[in-house]
Amino acid sequence: MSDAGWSEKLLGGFRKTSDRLSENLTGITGGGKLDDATLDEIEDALIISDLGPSAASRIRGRLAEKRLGAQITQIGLKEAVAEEIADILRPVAKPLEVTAFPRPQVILVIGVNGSGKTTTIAKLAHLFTEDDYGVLLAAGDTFRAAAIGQLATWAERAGVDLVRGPEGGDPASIVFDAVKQATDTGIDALIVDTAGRLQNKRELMDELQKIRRVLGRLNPEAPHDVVLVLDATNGQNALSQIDVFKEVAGVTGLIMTKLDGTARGGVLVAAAEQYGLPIHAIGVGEKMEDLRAFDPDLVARVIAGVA
Ligand SMILES: Nc1nc2c(ncn2[C@@H]2O[C@H](COP(=O)(O)OP(=O)(O)OP(=O)(O)O)[C@@H](O)[C@H]2O)c(=O)[nH]1
Ligand SMILES: [Mg+2]
Repeated sequence: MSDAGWSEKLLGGFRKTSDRLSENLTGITGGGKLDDATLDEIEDALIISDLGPSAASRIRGRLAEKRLGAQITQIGLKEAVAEEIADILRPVAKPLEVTAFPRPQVILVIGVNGSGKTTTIAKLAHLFTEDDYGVLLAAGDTFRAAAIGQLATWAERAGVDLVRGPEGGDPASIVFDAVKQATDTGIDALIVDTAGRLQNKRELMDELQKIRRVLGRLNPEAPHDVVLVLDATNGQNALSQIDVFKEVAGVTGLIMTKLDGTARGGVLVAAAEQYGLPIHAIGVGEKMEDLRAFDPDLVARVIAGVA
């Protein structure tokens, strides 16, 4: 996709956030002077635009530090806000890299129902094979009927092998088999699909811990990555998902999907500020090619309305 097409798509995923922010920043009073009252309004605008209280307060503090009392234009204000947002996002923009030694690198993919886990796995498999890594998938979602078939279809499209078991089988035993196969065949990256689970479903959360235990027994370093997939259209709910999955499953990084729709992507800034977890990539469509590196400067400019 061309750069223009790509930022246009991205604009969609942050539109609700950036429209709100734009609307509120435009309405700001103070006669162009950045005084305390204006800073209050900016902070409020940031909070209601999904960036959350913590990021909003940090941005306000930084603006006050640098520019309190200064004259500032509308566009200057947006530029300044974009710069502060980028400062929050830059440290967390970290692509998922295959570095484990010994191989394989085991990547466990988790999240609530329908967040985009299986599609994201296909995208990662595609990305890694393009880089000439050997990839194996494990069908750890034995819970939802048709989940195994869905992953099998993606595996075929991506041209990678899949380890599967019976529907209703024990995911931990499939994962066990997959690690052995990956090790025996010199695979670089083993990506494990898991069933969608709501934060409050105890049994499924226990199952996740069991998968982790089994992996750890085979290789104390595994899983090397525990990637939480978040649906951008869920807005602030993403934050409570991070809270719970971090606690139960030791999340090491995030991928946010569906940023091509009309999502409230601003929550990514809240997540970056509150948790500091790496954001590996973002999903911008349903196809295998629709995974993008997380570009903090571009995202910040899109949110602030100066892209
Ligand atoms: N527009 C858009 N749709 C996406 C994206 N990622 C996934 N989807 C769609 O979201 C729906 C759910 O995707 P899945 O990958 O099956 O989600 P899942 O988390 O594996 O779902 P469960 O296994 O049921 O928990 C599908 O219709 C996907 O095509 C994305 O980045 N953009
Ligand atoms: Mg799935």
